[in-house]
Amino acid sequence: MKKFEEVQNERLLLDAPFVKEMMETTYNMWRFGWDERNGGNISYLLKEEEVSPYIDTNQVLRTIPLDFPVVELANMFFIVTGSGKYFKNVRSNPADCLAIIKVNDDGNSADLLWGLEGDGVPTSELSAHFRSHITRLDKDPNHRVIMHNHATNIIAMTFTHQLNEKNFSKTLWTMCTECIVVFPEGVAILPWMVPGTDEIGKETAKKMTDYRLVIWPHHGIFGAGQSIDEAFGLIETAEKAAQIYMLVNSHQGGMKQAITDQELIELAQVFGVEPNSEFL
Ligand code: 2HA
Ligand code: ZN
Repeated sequence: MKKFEEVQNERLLLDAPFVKEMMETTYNMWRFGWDERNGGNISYLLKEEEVSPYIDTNQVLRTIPLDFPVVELANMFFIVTGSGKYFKNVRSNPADCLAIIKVNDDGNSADLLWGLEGDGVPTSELSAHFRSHITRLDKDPNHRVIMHNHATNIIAMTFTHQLNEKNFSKTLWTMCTECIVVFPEGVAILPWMVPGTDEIGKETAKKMTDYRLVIWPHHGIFGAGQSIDEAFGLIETAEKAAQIYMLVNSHQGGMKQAITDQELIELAQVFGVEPNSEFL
């Protein structure tokens, strides 16, 4: 039985903007069909001053060892989804499905400050998340979010389209006019790899040096952003383009016209973005 005070504290935490965002976003991703069963994971870098009004940051529930050292993230706070948790259920049971953790001084473990009530552990893709945070923070001090899901049409497209970053990115750019404005650097693609390992984590993070979207063929996509909205919007835009690609290619008549390279260049000029020069 929980004590009165514990229940009050838990209710207070549910008002925290970052918890609300996690609850809403995981539910939306599930509704879009991108996070079947326990598919997908999110990690969101929090500032201490955002967390401290809601929980005692010195009260450690338990310490979770990390199989990969992330000393670069020492003393940083994250809210993360739990391993094996269903995105569908985060909204109704956030204290079981989510965790607020703080990486320790040496980067070899993280303290659990809230959540994972059923003795759970953070996402199985924590290596890809933490290593990608390190890479993105190096490029952009305002970076905060890494998001992974099983976006349906992106996965479909990895079966029918060449797995070549240049061609894949160009195809996505030409499927919706605004794609090149949203992700002018294009998308990165890894070879097929076993998920949940430090190897795929390292490779994902390497790609994050130059890209904010990384595709795992026949599996899903990773997005990075300064906010939940930005990471979500990136994935949403790429997924929309992939959906149009799949629609157009399943149409008997095939494609009759397309956005040209010249039109892509005009778009980039007017919107003030620099498209990846190796791709266009
Ligand atoms: O099961 O999405 O990549 C969670 C995942 C693993
Ligand atoms: Zn996955």
